Amino acid sequence: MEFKIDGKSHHKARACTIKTAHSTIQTPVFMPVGTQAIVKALDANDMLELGAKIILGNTYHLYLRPGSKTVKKFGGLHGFSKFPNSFLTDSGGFQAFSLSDNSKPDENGITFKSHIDGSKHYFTPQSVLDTQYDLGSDIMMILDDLVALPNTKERIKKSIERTTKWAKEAITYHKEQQSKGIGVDQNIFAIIQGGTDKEFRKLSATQLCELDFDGFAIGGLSVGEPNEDMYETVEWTTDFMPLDKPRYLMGVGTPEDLIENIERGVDMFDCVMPTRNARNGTLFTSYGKINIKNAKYKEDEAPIDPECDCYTCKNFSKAYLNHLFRAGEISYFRLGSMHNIRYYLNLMKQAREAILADNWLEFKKEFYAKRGVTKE
Ligand code: PRF
Ligand code: ZN
Repeated sequence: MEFKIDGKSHHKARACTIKTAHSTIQTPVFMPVGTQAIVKALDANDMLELGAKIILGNTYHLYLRPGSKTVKKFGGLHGFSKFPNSFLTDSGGFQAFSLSDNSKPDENGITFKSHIDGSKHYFTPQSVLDTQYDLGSDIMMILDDLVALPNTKERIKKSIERTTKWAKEAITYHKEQQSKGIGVDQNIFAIIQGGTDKEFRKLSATQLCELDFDGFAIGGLSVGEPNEDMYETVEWTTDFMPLDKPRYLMGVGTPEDLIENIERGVDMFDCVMPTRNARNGTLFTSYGKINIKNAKYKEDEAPIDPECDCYTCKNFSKAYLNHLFRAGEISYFRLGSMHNIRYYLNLMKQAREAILADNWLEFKKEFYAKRGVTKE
């Protein structure tokens, strides 16, 4: 993977270029979530037209169904889904933790029960890489041990110890596999844990960042802690991360979260929010969120967002989308998802332009002003 910093602006905001075997990614970047090898309600062509250079897939789901060998047989995620740009795959640690009841970590891996049929499985640092080699993702995430917040000091300590142990096993295994010709075009990112405890975050970050990973993620946030704690933890943690590698904040967040964390030095984000919200009627606009099912849109001729250039906004009124939503038409899911993804991608494009023009504070001020928030 090639990485270069293209520009910097206020505080730690930066614009970078990441080049994988499948695409050139300009940051800050938002990765739409494509759990089942594509973003819900959309297909590869939609994602290309929206301008997505990278999407996120889930090892946990694809391992359980259809199975990584099936995906491999069709040429990995790219051949199977026909999305030609990059894929990042999460390792499964977080999904085993959040989707499977009674997932149980031990020193060597995580035991969990499938949310589909209750069958029992075991993930190890090596096995999740084997699955990701089959999937052929451009960026693979390591197996991490995460904990719900708030939690005890002992449990958080255990989590960072395990995550470091597994990270060392993962990087060793990955180098061995690459020397055998496996996963040579694939990159691997470690995941910093430590809850909202500064000493634990520092320890986790320094232990992991000294290993030869291609990039580093901040995990274990946006799991129930107050927003301010998340911002403070990111602010603290990025100071222990290398400048010359990508930084990824996992599972975050709202448009405001993205803006705040770009300023704190984050390059990459993913979140189900734009797609999940679209499906339940919440649409993002430059002036804040709206709920399309609201009766006030029944006769509204305007598009969702007058500033949006997506297919939905260029062609359809809020009245039409309000009708499709209320009628339970599945076309709504596609049109709503396309808009919300385009909103997120455009927001990142504007953020990048502001950084390159060294205009960050003005950009941020306008972002908040349009939402009726005054903030320094
Ligand atoms: N670890 C992994 N995936 C994740 C997270 C994490 O901590 C989060 C936390 N918000 C989202 N997705 N492996
Ligand atoms: Zn739109």
